[in-house]
Amino acid sequence: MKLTDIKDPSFIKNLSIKELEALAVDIRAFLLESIPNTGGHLSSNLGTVELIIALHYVFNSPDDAFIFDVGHQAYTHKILTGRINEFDTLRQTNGLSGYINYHESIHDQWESGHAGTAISALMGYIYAKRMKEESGEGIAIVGDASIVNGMSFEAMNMLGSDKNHRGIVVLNDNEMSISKSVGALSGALTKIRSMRLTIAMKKFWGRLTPHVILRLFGRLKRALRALFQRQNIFEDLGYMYVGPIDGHDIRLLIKTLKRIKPLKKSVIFHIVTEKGKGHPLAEIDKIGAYHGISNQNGKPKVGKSWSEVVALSIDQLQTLKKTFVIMPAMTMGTKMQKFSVKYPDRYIDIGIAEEHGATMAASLAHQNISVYYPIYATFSQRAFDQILNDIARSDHHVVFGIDRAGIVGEDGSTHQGLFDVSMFSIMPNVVITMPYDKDDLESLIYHGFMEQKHPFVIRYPRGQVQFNLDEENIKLKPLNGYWKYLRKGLGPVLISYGPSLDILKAANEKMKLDATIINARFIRPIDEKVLDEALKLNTKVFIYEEIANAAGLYPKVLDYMAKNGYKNDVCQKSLQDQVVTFGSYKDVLKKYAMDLEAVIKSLEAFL
Ligand SMILES: Cc1ncc(C[n+]2csc(CCOP(=O)(O)OP(=O)(O)O)c2C)c(N)n1
Repeated sequence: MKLTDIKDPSFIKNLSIKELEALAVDIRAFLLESIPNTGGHLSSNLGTVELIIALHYVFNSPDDAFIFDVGHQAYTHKILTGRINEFDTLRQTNGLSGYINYHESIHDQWESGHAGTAISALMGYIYAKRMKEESGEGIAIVGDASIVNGMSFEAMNMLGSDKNHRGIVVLNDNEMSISKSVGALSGALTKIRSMRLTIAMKKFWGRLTPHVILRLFGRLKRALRALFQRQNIFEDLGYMYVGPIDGHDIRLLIKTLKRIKPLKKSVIFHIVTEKGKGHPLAEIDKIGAYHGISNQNGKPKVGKSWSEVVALSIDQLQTLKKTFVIMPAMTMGTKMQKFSVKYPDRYIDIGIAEEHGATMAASLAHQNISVYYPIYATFSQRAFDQILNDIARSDHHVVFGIDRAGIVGEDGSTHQGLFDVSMFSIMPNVVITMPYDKDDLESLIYHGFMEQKHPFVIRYPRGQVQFNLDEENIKLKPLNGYWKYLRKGLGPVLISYGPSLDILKAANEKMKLDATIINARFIRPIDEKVLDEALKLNTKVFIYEEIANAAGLYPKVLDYMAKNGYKNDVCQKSLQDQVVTFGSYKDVLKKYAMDLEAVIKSLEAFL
């Protein structure tokens, strides 16, 4: 059967092991060819081909549910459930999602995008099945970096003690997060791998030893294990631990899953895989360069990304102030590799543990250490309580670099950076800023670390900066005022922050508005002096915000106006309360009526 003819996974049950192995070869070849053309998660998907084939062989989706943690490693599942013909649209507007997606298939039974949710979802699934008196197994597929997340442990704690429900957790251990896995549990997994007979040894003995001796040897091994080997952490938590086995050996995967299937107890099935398998560079990648790749045929990016220039500025800052950096598993994405190598004593990758990172940052700040917490806008939400209670309430001077703020493009709804402004806005003491240009960047970084005493947020978008910046020409400098006029005119007042200001500039030019354009680089507190001046300049005020609309700049301006008797007409353009899906940044702006054309229409209606 050709891959392109696959409609659903039922065909797989009739294949022999040889045919399944051939299927794995074909799928891997397809992924190797297809992902570079569209961009997407390369390494994780190359590592799960055999596992997903074996799962579909032994279990019956959708009656049995595969619950992928994050959902970035499920391309083979998409292929086996009849979606290969859409792979040329992967992550593009109206195309195939890069993650598990409820709208795409009945086989997609858990959608998250954020790490650490699969075991909780597994528990929900098996409890629901029991209540509805339905059959069906739940199988969570969790990576070795995601299983150490706090949520995973909270769920494992309960599932392990639950005698009435059983769930299967496949621990896909490739020793990698996006970059190397970190922490004590990663060390414990290494220990488990080496304490048991290693996979290579097993294969070696398998080749050398006749079957009978191998069985005797197996008994001897079990006897020795009972004598000398302590249980591992999973057994201590009440699970049946199975493994580790080679996660690329389809025969062994199937044999083991068949044994696991009828068990009554919850199982941790530990498989060892190679991230990036089949791609020579991805296989040896230890920094995460091949975790997710961009479209290799696309236009090469010109200049530097916001993440790069912020990282360079933090590096520059070290001549003025020694800063401690807490990194929640995103060294590669936030471009902090150089800092991590240059200042290893002041840099800690804490893994996928955003909540822990926030509280640790609060404690460092309490000891008067200058602390920087770079975190993607979408993942900052994970640490809502810790940021609110430990940082904001107690007014600790932690500086947040909120990366991927605004529309993120191809990753889609689970990754949009549209809620951070509202989240931080409802917290006491937090100052929220966004640079528009080089001048803003230099003064906001300086101000945030050198002049501020409050929790301080510098948010910046995904994508490239519109200005030239190298290490040498960053000149960090004190702040000169809060808001800035980009131009003053006799027309309406247009306000925004960050690179979105370019849309307002373009609208002003196209419509010949002679507008006053304000760079509200402090979203909170607002600049009352400049706002006063502006409200007196013209009665019409238009505010553009690339965020969900709950608690952005708009309500702050309205509040100020109400308290000070202003009656100006004010109009806001934001993403409102919509769930914003995936596609190129440009397409998404257009789709949600946030692009230049839509702004012009709104302005025409408003003015
Ligand atoms: C809460 C949260 N923080 C960070 C991320 C970004 N992220 C996506 S995949 C990934 C690494 C996952 O590693 P692992 O679970 O071992 O799976 P692998 O990709 O190695 O198969 C990270 C950090 C995320 N999705 N969710």
